[in-house]
Amino acid sequence: MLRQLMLLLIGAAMVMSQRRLALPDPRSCANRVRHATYRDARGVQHTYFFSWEHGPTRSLEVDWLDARNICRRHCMDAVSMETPQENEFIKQRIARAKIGPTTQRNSGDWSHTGGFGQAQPDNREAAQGNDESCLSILNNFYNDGIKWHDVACHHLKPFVCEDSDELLNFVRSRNPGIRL
Ligand SMILES: [Ca+2]
Ligand SMILES: [Ca+2]
Repeated sequence: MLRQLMLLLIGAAMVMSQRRLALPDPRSCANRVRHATYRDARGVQHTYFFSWEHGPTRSLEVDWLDARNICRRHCMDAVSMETPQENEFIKQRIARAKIGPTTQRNSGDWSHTGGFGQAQPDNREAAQGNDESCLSILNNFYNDGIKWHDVACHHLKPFVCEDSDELLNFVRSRNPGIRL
């Protein structure tokens, strides 16, 4: 009985821990897969990971928090489009894929249409109790090109990670000499 209880408790702890933001893993950070590098106009250079370009994650679709946590374990985070140029860089890379959640809203590249035929963001799923507080880049899903849509965060999507200066510096500060 005690053993069962412990297993249950461990199970509950695992379920709960999965819904928290993950800490970076130094080895995973050092060995992270980098598909592309982009330097913005400010001279900030980040590397990026595209889930559909990597064998083990090719068919993986996850929600917003899982995407962030996979990224975060590798000293990255869900991509954040801070400039129109960075947005174009990501769009070109998407090609035939659609990508998932991100952490920032920006004045940006919103679609003129969506499930209700209304311009985005339209918070369409709010009526069902799901605020559309995640940003998704959909690839011509509404015959609208590669465009931004607000979506509910439970939707499962491929995802893009971008280097997180915060997490890279965190790991550097605790692992002197580590090459990231
Ligand atoms: Ca960025
Ligand atoms: Ca929407």
